[in-house]
Order: sequence, then structure tokens, then C-alpha cells
Amino acid sequence: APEVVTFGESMGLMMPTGAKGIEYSAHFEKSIAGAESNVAIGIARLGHRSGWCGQLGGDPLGRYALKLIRGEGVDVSRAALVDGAPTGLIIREVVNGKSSVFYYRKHSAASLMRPDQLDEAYIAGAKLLHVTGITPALSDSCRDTVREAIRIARKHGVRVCFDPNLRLKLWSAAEARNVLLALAEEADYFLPGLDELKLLYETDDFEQIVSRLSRLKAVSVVKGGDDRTFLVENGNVTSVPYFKAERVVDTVGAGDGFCAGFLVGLLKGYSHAEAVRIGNLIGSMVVQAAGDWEGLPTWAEVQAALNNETHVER
Ligand code: KDG
Repeated sequence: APEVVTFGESMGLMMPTGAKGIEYSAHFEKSIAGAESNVAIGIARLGHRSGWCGQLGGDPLGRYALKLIRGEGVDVSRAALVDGAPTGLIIREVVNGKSSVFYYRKHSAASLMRPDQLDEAYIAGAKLLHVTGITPALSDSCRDTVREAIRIARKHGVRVCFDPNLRLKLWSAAEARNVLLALAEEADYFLPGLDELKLLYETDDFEQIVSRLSRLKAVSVVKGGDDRTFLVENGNVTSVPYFKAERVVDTVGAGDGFCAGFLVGLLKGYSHAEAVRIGNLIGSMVVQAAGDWEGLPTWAEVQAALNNETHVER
């Protein structure tokens, strides 16, 4: 059984192969995206068992995404390909270091996910459930599905990890605020970015943000954006510095890499601060590769990076 169960929307991803951007590029590379499957892939690469339960369309992109996620070693026995609705699509570009994302995912197969499709025993058998704030933005039934998954997890003593992943192209901060803050109340681990918290709590004041976080039962891990992650636990703030990325190629997926590393740290029984350090390292590795999940490391690569080993190519 998976140690970490997650679910959400995975999509086909198209990215221009050159530097010209979507409008002028003639050539595109196909991959997949999806915050939760990124995390599941990250955990599997690190040698732990993850399960991703999502719903894809019964179309070429859906079959491709499912094979890819399975091929990465993620358990997809509870994932489904359904007819009648398409696999969502994301087209994105990085031009002059600036990343832009365009979604084609309204009425996708994933947006039709329903609470009664969840397998209670499957979630109950895990140590951790990971959900994100993207899923509740997709539809009412998706929102209910996230709530139900959390209810099941809590009923069975499965710890809940929640990354708000505020996506302003899916909903406004005003629409998202109450939904995401209510989910944060239910979490054991809350993994926001500092800029997300500023929007959710409607303040730029760090002290005020920390005091809001301190009222949650969750251990909060705030990705600061500049050079450190803040661990907020029982009102205490510990800061854990980032690892320096040699060169930043593509920042998308860094948060998911962080999450995979943090959760694997927890599974290994590390302290929260040590788990954050692993998360920081993996975040820095992911931004050095193009794509949402391609730069996720194996555990051996993590160990080598921690020991500062040089890479022998041949
Ligand atoms: O965290 C990266 C994700 O944002 C990306 O893989 C696509 O899931 C995605 C989304 O909804 O933006």
C-alpha cells in the first residue's frame, strides 16, 4: 500500500522547444503537468511508495499521462480513464526567464471527480494524504471530493498535508480565501508560499502572518521565495536556508519538489527542520531542469548533493 496517497488533476503539457514562446514557436514538446502527480512522482523517485488517484479522459493524452505516472513507479490502481470528457491541457512557456501558463481544462475529466469515487480503505492504509488547493478550484464536486478525502484521512488517523497552490487563473483570491483557509484548518502540515499567505491573510506583515499561522493546529512550512523557508510550529519560527541553484531554468514544480522532499523526510522520521532542508534541496534541483517534474532527484542524488559529491559523467 502507498505511504502517501494523493489525487488531483493531471494534464497534458505542451511547451515550445525553443525560446520563441507559444505564439511564434512552431515546435512543441509534450509532457504532463499536475501538482499532485508531480509530488507522487517525486516521492517514488526518492524510493518511497506513493499513490495517485486522479481521473483522466479516455483519450491519447489521458493514456499518455497515466502511462507516464505509472512508469515513474507511482501506484495508479485507483486512477481512472473516463469517456465523455477530455483530459485537461496546459500550454506554458518560459520567455526571458518569465513563466506564463495557459489552461485548457474547463469541463475536463478531472473536474468531474466526485466524493463517492474515493476508496476509503486505500486512503486509510496510507500514512499521509496530500491534497492541494488546485482541486477545489476545479468544480464543486472536486471541492467536495477534497473535503471528503480529508474527512476519511482524519477518521483513520492518516496525517493530512495541504499545499494551497493558489492559481489565480482558476479563481480569484477572494473566491479562494475561505475555501483554502478552511482546508488549512484541517491539515497537519500546511505548505504555503509567503506570497500566497499575503493574499490569503490580506496582509504583508510577517508578524501578523505568523500569528495567524500559529492559531492553526498544523505545522506550517512557509516557502519564503527569496532565500529561506520558515517553519512555524507552536508559535516558534525557525528559518531554514535554501540551497543555491547554479542556474534557474524553470521554477514551475519547485513547490511540488519541496513537498515530495519534505514528506519523504517525515516518512524517514526526520525532524521537521531536517525534512524542510530536504525539501529545500529538492526545490533547488527542480528549478535547474526544464519541465514540471523532470528535475526531481533520486534519493542517491539527494545524498550526493548533501555530501557535495562531484558528478562523474563517464
Ligand atoms: O505546481 C506545478 C503545477 O502548477 C503544474 O504542474 C500544473 O497542476 C498544475 C496547475 O494546475 O497549475
